[in-house]
Amino acid sequence: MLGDKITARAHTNIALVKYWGKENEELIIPANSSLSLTLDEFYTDTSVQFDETLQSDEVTLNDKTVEDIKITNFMNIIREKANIPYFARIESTNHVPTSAGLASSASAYAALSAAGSKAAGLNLSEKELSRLARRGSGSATRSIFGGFAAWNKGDDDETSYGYSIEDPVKMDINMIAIILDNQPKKISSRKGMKISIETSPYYNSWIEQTKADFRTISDAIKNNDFTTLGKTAELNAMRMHSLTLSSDPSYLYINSDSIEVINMVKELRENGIECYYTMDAGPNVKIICRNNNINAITKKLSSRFDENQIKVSGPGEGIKYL
Ligand code: 2P0
Repeated sequence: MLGDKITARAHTNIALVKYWGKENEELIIPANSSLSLTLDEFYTDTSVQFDETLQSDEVTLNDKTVEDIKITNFMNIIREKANIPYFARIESTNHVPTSAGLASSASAYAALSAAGSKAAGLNLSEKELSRLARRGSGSATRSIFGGFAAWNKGDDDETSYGYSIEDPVKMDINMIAIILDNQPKKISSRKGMKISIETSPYYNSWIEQTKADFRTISDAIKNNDFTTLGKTAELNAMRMHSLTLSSDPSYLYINSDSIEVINMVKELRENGIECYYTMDAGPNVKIICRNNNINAITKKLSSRFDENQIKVSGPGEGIKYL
């Protein structure tokens, strides 16, 4: 009922086939379809309560008051859909280092979509929720779903949505995140991807390549083929980062610590520990591995990094109400 406080939890996701560019900035229609794994260790809890006495939306993030026009604009979409004029009290707790390339906006907007729409009296399907989440942040489209999920590119609001590929996940797969910097990034992904789509001469090849990578990883999931999935995800990540280097002006999320981790992964592989790396819009590296190699990998990382910089995650679940 309108006026009830509704709380939802959404987990973050790490793309195996990355999204890096928009065809439509207002509706957040991406230039390519993407595919991800939702993680169990990183999530956002958000509660929303509409209140007719409020003069504006009141937002707290990790107990601190924030003013963010993106959130107000997003709430306006919900108000318009539900046809209500009221503002809301929004409380969000992020169990993800904010803006550290661990896609906090993915879990944040997925949780806000679920809690906000329900608090407004809407009863949206998962597909409709994913389309709503997309309007907040592209990667949030996939965080409505657990396990392996995808975001169908589409051409408009109706056809650009998320869907589940496999949940629960059958593959033995984990991600080890190495937190190298939890400060907000200097170039937001929104700005970075805009520079890339407008100026990288390799952008069209990237789009063609993502179509192939999407097919390869989808088949690898079906065939429970960890090796092909890992190899392709690693290549896809580096192809995305080569767009940052080939942009004008060029920019870079990879730092010297990231390179050190990448070299550690290569060394582990040479020693028979099968693992792969991926990176997003920040210096943190995520290592894709099977259960039986977690100890060997974390041991190697601990020789150089602090224990609290290393977080092991398995596949996580989709959106849920608390
Ligand atoms: C992804 N990233 O597919 C890619 C890979 C980062 C690297 O989606 O502008 O916060 O809000 O749609 O979703 C991060 O960008 O960008 C992202 P907006 P978003 O996960």
